[in-house]
Amino acid sequence: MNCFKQYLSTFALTLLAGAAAAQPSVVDLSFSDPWIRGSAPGQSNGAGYVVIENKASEPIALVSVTSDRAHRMELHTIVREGNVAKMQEVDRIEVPANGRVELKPGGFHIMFIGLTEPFVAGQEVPLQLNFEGEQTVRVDFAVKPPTHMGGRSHSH
Ligand SMILES: [Cu+2]
Repeated sequence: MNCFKQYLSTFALTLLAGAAAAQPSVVDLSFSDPWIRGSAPGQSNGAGYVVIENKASEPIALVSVTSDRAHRMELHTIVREGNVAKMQEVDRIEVPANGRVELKPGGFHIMFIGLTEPFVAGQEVPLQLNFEGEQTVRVDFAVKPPTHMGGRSHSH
């Protein structure tokens, strides 16, 4: 009974919030070139990249990623301290209104910490991308060779 009441009040609040302002929604997002770098021998961590485009007039943030391919998943950026580039965890990666964010080598990335098995080029890896407002999207990431640097480069 209490649970049901709780549910009803949450539902009412959601409706109110929806009426007050346009809720950022994942239906306005598109994902291009999702890829994961293949594992070099002995590598225990990995990184994934994707371009996220937002057609809405509200920004929306990626807040976490769920995968069974690593013991821990984080969102990272790269910060420079003098000549040293260091990875740093971030709480969220914002996709601007009517804009895009590129997760790419040297910048934002999805970090796999403690791989459960190596990434092999040619694999398709489904990841669950979790956005604010408890909205999730499943995106299939293509595993590229360990030497791949991203972008639209094709090998012929
Ligand atoms: Cu990282």
